[in-house]
Amino acid sequence: MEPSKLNDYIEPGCTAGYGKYNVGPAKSCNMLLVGRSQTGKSTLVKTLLDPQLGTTKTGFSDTREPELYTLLLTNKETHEICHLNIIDTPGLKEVREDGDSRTDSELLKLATKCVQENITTLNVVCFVSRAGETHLQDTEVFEEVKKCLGDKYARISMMLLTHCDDYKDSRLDQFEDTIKSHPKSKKYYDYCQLGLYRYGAIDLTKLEPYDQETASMIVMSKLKRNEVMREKFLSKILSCTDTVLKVEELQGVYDTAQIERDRVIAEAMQLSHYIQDTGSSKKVSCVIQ
Ligand SMILES: Nc1nc2c(ncn2[C@@H]2O[C@H](COP(=O)(O)OP(=O)(O)OP(=O)(O)O)[C@@H](O)[C@H]2O)c(=O)[nH]1
Ligand SMILES: [Mg+2]
Repeated sequence: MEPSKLNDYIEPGCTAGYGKYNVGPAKSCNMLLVGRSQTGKSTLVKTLLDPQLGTTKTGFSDTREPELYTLLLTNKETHEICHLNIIDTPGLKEVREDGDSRTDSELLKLATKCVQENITTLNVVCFVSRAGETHLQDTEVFEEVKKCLGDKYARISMMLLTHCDDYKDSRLDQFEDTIKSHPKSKKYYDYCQLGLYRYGAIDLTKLEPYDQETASMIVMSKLKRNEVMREKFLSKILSCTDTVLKVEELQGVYDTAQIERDRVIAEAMQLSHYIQDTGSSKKVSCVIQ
């Protein structure tokens, strides 16, 4: 039966039946944040929630494990609502000494988090880079993630330049032109088919040299500029709710790791039987190492 309004039976303005809850349709968007350490991934999540939140520099890599944040994004004009799930990841190239193994283990942690949190689809992969510092390490991170996800994710990928509050628009245009044309970054720019977006947050430590009045003027002017960038970015996110890709690749990474884990356990069990049978512990020490 078609649902129909009970208008003929209810007085205008009557709210009976609703109680204290309103239920309406909502879109959803799963976004994965990736990028070198200290590019501003976690700050992005914090300042999306509260743009008036100031940040402070620690200089150290902060995020240790992938984190899932569930935010509610509402367009105040259209009343459109979107559940925005953001997976914040640790900087993939935080330590380089052990070659690629760290990246592999970070990707595994990421895959595990997605599988455990039931994030089985993605709408946006956001490659985060600091404005004016899109250099070698960024491109290495982009390459690892691109290799893991494959070409089909190009259509849901975007590049996000953070720290844009520190530069004039003309300088940011210059940075963008370099990213577009430089042989090292061009292929990642081209891969990010959703385009390049800008973002800014306010670093409190940079206000310290100024008196209260000057600092206040700087803050107000930055907040206005940041608002424009935030709006463009969020409007793009809202337009990405219809394109969804299954995260089979991350499930694949996770499954391979599980198989490998089972294999190691099975091998260790066999060896423990071997020790019981022969009384030798020589071979086991190799495995434990
Ligand atoms: N001015 C300014 N500073 C920012 C911005 N985003 C981040 N920062 C500063 O940069 C530092 C690093 O930011 P985080 O958000 O912790 O970076 P991250 O990418 O999460 O780092 P990891 O967790 O180590 O991967 C912070 O101390 C912030 O103060 C920005 O848009 N503008
Ligand atoms: Mg972080």
